[in-house]
Amino acid sequence: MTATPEQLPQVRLIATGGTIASRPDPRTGAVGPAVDPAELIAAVPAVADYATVTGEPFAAVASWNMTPAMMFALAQRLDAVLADPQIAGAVVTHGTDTVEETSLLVDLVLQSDKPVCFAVAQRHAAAPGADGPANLTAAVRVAASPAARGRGAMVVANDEIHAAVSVVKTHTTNPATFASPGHGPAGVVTPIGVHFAVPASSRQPLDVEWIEERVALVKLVTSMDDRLLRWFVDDGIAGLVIEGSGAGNVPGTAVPGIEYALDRGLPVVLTSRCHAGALAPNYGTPGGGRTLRDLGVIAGGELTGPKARIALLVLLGLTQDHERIRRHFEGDRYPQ
Ligand code: DAS
Repeated sequence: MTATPEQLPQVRLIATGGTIASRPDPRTGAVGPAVDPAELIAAVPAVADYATVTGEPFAAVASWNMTPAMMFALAQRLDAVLADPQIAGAVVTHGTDTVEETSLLVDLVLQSDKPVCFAVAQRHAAAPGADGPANLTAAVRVAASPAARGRGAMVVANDEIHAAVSVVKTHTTNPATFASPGHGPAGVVTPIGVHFAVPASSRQPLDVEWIEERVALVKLVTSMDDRLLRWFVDDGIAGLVIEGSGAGNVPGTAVPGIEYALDRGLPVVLTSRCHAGALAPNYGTPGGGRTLRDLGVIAGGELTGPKARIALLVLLGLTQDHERIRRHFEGDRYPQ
């Protein structure tokens, strides 16, 4: 017996732009967001078997133009939408470039335990083999699934479900671009269902009323000195994330800049350029991870540099207490 539309779960689609909502401008050929939420939904008639989907616009931007303020406003809108008892879950259409940042920010602050599934595409709506319709259908199915409750924000692409905390974009153009290095997908979407490989972990959303946008991320490479770090500090940043190498090490020549930031009371979070694995700040020597941690640098666990920046700017909206910030990054929220 098939469910009537009244019996189906209701899913809200919030559109932000990205390739999934893009097509080429007929005059210039340049690709940009041009597809409204109603068109996105109309392009996937198969979702009507799984959910009743309604849509609303939030933004129409390429995702490299998303800002933390927009991400936070999106999270607040999601909580308002999900407070409706009729709504089972939400889908956010978004660009692939920065969905790993937006989904993490939403995951950190979303108070609702209903699922938020980010749907993306690498090929625009008019391209041969456009992946948007399949990804959107899968995202709706996950958002409508009771099994997705309590899992926060996820990215659904290529029939895989990735947790916001671990998902990264790995390829510039291939539709199979999303991965969770060191973990694999949290689940899959198959013709017969939505299956999670791991149980939902207990979420502890952060109850923040604002976020601190003045957080910089600096990638440190061999022989780099401290000038860029000092410039950021003098420019008035409120927090600093550094991306070093290996288990969490930076060139010794940059360390005076890190001390400069710490001496001025800034939290400094260390991440690695490696694609998988948590930090292991063991090494002495100038710039070694142990040396940095002894100075007061916080180890960023498995978070990539862009993700650690998002986490730090959210945390700074909650507290200035460096020990609390340290507990967030070095506690059991992220693998260490
Ligand atoms: N890279 C494009 C995308 O895949 C554009 C964007 O990120 O907005 O969606």
